Amino acid sequence: MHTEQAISTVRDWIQDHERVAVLTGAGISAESGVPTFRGPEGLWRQYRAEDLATPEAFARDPELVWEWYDWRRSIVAETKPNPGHLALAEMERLVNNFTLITQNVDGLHDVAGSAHPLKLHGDIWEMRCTRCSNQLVNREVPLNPLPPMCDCGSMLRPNIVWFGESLPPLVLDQAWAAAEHAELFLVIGTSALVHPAASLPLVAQRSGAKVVEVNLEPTAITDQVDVSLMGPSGEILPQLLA
Ligand code: BJW
Ligand code: ZN
Repeated sequence: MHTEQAISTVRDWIQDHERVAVLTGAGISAESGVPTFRGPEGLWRQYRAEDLATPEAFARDPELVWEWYDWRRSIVAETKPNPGHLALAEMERLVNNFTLITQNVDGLHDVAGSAHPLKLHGDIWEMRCTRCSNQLVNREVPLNPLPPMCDCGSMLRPNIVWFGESLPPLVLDQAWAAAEHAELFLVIGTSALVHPAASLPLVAQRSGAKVVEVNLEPTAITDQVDVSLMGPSGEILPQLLA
């Protein structure tokens, strides 16, 4: 299908369906200036995930992991939502039953006005205690002291889901249910390599949803989706509402 025609088809689907779910990844924030993970400019080209985004890495060298997050927080603090985030916030107002699921930790969907994004991988502005049940929001940039400490005397950690860790079970349940009930499922700016998030579009499709992908390039699931829209999400998403 030609891109123009595909866009108009998806626009009609959004208008004609009651239950729409959306999964976003790092690509939707790329145009805001947040680095993605994979690809030529991605974080995993410069840094090893094993050294920074696993519980073992944090146990070995919490200072190093915290310095990396402090640096990432300083980048995100300078960014703002782009037209892609804003289009999804608008879509939420237009669709009867809308669920936004994100793998991103940058909080830009909240800033754009999306009401309750389901954050599968946590939030870079949150931290939690490594010993007690304390969990808090902290927007200080740069952090001082680093690493930050809990009132109980133990170290805090980023409230982020690292490799090998479980996703927050309630959030994952809600995301799974939204995928199973969706009539239309949009997958935006994700390489669809990290599970269980990457399973959600396929769960939706198996349950009867039409699946639409928006990405700069083909991904792990491109062959399986119903429509693939190739281009920057900040340009394509606003067109889906026009
Ligand atoms: C644009 C664009 C523009 C650019 N417009 N597009 C099944 C099979 C194999 C392995 C596993 C499996 N199940 C579980 C695993 C293990 C593992 C996993 O998936 N590994 C694979 C990599 C092989 N999963 C886990 O460990 C997960 N936990 C788990 O499964 O627990 C189960 C368990 C059971 C029992 C006991 C214990 C546990 C946890 C995964 C956590 C992921 N965490 C990270 C780091 C977060 C930290 C942080 O931010 O600091 O989350 S990894 C990183 O990848 C981050 C992202 O959310 C995630 C996904 O990346 P995303 O968003 O797709 O970004 P990119 O960069 O990959 O892609 C960007 C895309 O955008 C590209 O396609 C571009 O083309 C596109 N793009 N600009 C549109 N302008
Ligand atoms: Zn504590």
